[in-house]
Amino acid sequence: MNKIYTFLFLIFNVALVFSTTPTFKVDNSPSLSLYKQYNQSQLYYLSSSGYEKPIIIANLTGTHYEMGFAAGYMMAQEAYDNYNMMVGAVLPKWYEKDVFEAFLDWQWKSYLSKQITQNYLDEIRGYGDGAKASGFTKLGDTIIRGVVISSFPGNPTENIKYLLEDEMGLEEFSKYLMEEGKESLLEFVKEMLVSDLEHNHHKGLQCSHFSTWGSKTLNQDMFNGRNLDWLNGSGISNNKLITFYHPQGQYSHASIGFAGLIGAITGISSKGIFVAESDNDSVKVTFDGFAWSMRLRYIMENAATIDEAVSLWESTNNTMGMCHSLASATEVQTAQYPAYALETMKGYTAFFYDNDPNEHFTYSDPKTGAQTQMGYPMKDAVYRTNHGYDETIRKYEWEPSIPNDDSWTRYMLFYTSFSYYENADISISDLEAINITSILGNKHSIQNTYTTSEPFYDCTNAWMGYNIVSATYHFAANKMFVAFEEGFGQQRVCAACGTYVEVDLSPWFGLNN
Ligand SMILES: *[C@@H]1O[C@H](CO)[C@@H](O)[C@H](O)[C@H]1NC(C)=O
Ligand SMILES: *[C@@H]1O[C@H](CO)[C@@H](O)[C@H](O)[C@H]1NC(C)=O
Ligand SMILES: *[C@@H]1O[C@H](CO)[C@@H](O)[C@H](O)[C@H]1NC(C)=O
Ligand SMILES: *[C@@H]1O[C@H](CO)[C@@H](O)[C@H](O)[C@H]1NC(C)=O
Ligand SMILES: *[C@@H]1O[C@H](CO)[C@@H](O)[C@H](O)[C@H]1NC(C)=O
Ligand SMILES: CC(=O)N[C@H]1CO[C@H](CO)[C@@H](O)[C@@H]1O
Repeated sequence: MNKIYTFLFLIFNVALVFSTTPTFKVDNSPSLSLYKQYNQSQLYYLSSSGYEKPIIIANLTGTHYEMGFAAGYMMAQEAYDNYNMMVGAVLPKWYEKDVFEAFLDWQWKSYLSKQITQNYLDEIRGYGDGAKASGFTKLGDTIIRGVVISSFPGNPTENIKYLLEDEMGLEEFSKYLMEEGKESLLEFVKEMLVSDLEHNHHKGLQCSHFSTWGSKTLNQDMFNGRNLDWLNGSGISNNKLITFYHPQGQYSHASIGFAGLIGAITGISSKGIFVAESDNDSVKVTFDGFAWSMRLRYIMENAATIDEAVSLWESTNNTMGMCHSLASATEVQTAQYPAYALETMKGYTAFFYDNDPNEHFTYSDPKTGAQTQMGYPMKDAVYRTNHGYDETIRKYEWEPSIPNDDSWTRYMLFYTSFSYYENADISISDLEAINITSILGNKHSIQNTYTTSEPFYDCTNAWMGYNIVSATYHFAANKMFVAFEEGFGQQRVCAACGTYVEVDLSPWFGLNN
């Protein structure tokens, strides 16, 4: 066994020496097999050389209740296991679990459940009923709690602490605990607030997303990409999941993530609407809005065009500060702006199109007065990492971006990658789009070492990269390429250094052209 690993390790290193390309791999021929079915819905296994266990593909059809029911019937165990791994990862101390869950339930009852649309409440109810019908009785509120946890795209415990340090927040939570007869938990809340949370290693806030098309790409097709840096090494990668939802009377859509998370971390619809997210918490932390991962599904299932996607966005409410992408792969020739980067916070969204003059922000060093151009908008591409350019957004960011910080360094990688292809006269196609996606995934997460470009082009320390999902979409060709984190400890490989598995969209969406 060990010999085999050493051998593989050598090959891996040799490949690194001779290549400046990130050592991602592409598996163009994974194999698909039916695993389970319930009514009109199925679970498949997608097996790839890059992954020890197959990726689960859920193909869910029906009303929202029926889709939830089928999911609960077929994979309650996986959802339950993943929930416990998420909680274990953010809260290693046993006594905090009760407080944490009470907190999640409070946020759900008082905030997140209010603006979520009825169909998702039905789907969640269906999930629970389906689990019970299959004989699985332990699921409880784990699906709801998963929605709440994933609404904290950054560090859940830090966010909670931040919220409770606010006098109002603490007062409201205390009131909730009293009402629920859980006042005994209050002393633990206070303990949590004074603890420095040093045990928590999940500080990954290094997401990124892009869309490119037209003059930059082969056949002018649109390509999109997204990295998710969140809860690295938590164990949820044991149950990797791609879900194709086919809600009755609405548009089919795909979501890439993990069992137990019913929202969309990233995805694309059968209409070619691409969605993604990257965290940038502003000081206005609140869940008084539409849980973002459910909102992204809401947009995918209801929007056929970029205009519809934008107006659905505008008619629903933001929660906390984040950047998002909305793009429409079928409107490259017809829409003036087929893709937007969104910078959001509570009550406010700034939309940026490609080559947007509002992205030309110049930073002045308060001490030296030195000027640094921060924004590099380009034609036929939009991209974001974890900071904003809009004046209002910048004003409310926890720590607005400064030259050479992590988020800006990664933003600049988009600019240099697109420039590289432009200067080399290479039209971006599948491999190039995957390359850009992979480069943006941080592969060596030691903080404050971003002055060299090494962590982005070198997978020597692939186990240290935070990203757990890395996905590239080429809707016009009915394809997406999906990579997940794989393995544990020093054997772990972050998503952006792993295998991008080609997923043919046509068996799920039907041919889109
Ligand atoms: C399962 O299929 C039957 C027959 O088509 C249907 O009546 C029932 O509502 C479905 N149940 C669920 C939960 O999908
Ligand atoms: C958005 O929030 C406002 C209050 O801030 C509320 O009146 C409105 O109903 C919310 N919109 C939706 C779609 O829930
Ligand atoms: C990936 O990008 C890097 C840097 O931009 C470049 O050196 C390399 O050739 C690219 N690889 C491919 C396959 O395009
Ligand atoms: C997550 O990544 C960080 C940075 O590489 C590392 O210190 C930490 O141990 C990782 N956590 C797990 C559970 O793998
Ligand atoms: C997935 O579900 C859709 C809608 O019910 C169906 O048309 C399609 O054939 C299914 N795909 C597979 C591979 O089962
Ligand atoms: C919470 C968070 O990640 N906020 C970030 C928003 O973006 C700025 C600029 O990159 C960062 O400094 C903040 O840390």
